[in-house]
Amino acid sequence: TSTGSSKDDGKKSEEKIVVGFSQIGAESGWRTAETESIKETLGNDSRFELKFSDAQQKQENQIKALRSFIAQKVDIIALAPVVESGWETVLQEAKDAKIPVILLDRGIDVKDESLYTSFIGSDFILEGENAAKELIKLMGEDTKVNIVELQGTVGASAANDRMEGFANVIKENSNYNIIKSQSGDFTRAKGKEVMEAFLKSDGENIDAVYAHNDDMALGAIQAIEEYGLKAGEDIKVVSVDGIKAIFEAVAAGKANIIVECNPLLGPQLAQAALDLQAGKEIERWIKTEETVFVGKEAAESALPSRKY
Ligand code: GYE
Repeated sequence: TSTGSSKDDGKKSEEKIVVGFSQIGAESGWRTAETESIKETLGNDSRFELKFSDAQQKQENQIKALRSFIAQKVDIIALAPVVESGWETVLQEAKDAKIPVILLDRGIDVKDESLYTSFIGSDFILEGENAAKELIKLMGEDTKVNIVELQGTVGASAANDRMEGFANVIKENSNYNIIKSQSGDFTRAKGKEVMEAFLKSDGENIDAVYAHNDDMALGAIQAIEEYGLKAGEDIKVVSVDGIKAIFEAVAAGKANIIVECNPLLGPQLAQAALDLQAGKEIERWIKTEETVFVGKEAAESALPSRKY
């Protein structure tokens, strides 16, 4: 429990669960939605005090934030890790201070699994597999298909696993080939830039683009249009996340497949924090329900109810 909090809305600050959240940054619409969900859920609930830190895509900033949370003796640390590796030292410090760490939305790679309590997020390998399966369904098993891939941030679990899952399915069909694969950093600007380079070298040979997130897909759509081809027709577009803008693109026929990944993790984080504080065991992997949307009609009918 915390002491000396300045915010006091009726409940004594001592009783609040203090959660320090180290966020990656604001590279995508997905991440902005996640930040809002957490601020809304924990920020509007008098049982919590939220300390929010934005790392601007840098792991070193996240490590600093974690050390500051430890020094402030927060009750729980929530970490959205930008990359998978390099967390042992700081997580050991949190463990020594007896502060549980909940990983949010991306995973990490550590030998000692006791360095974190739980992971709240999606199965990225499954997302990659689903993206490939739906693309093959859409274009047909017997068609020759050249794919270019826009990867997320280098070293991020969401990028590594979406790449792995997709490749697993694609390599089973000799008609399907990934001819280029490069990071577009999960951003629209970089996605566009990398797609422009792909088009310049392979132009008319590209049949489909697989983007690890919507922002890069939206950038790629722009690049395809500026190149003079029709996105969604000449080049099929497959993307992961499910922000409103990609639903609009699919509804307009400019993209084809959306593999949903839910960013609204605030409620799960709040529940996990309450359970931990009450001394309950929490699940090692807390997953959310997610689905796949293919084609205009599916996008159109889903659009009105999309929350992010
Ligand atoms: O898909 C992407 C974001 O870690 C699951 O990060 C998250 C990914 C998400 O920037 O848009």
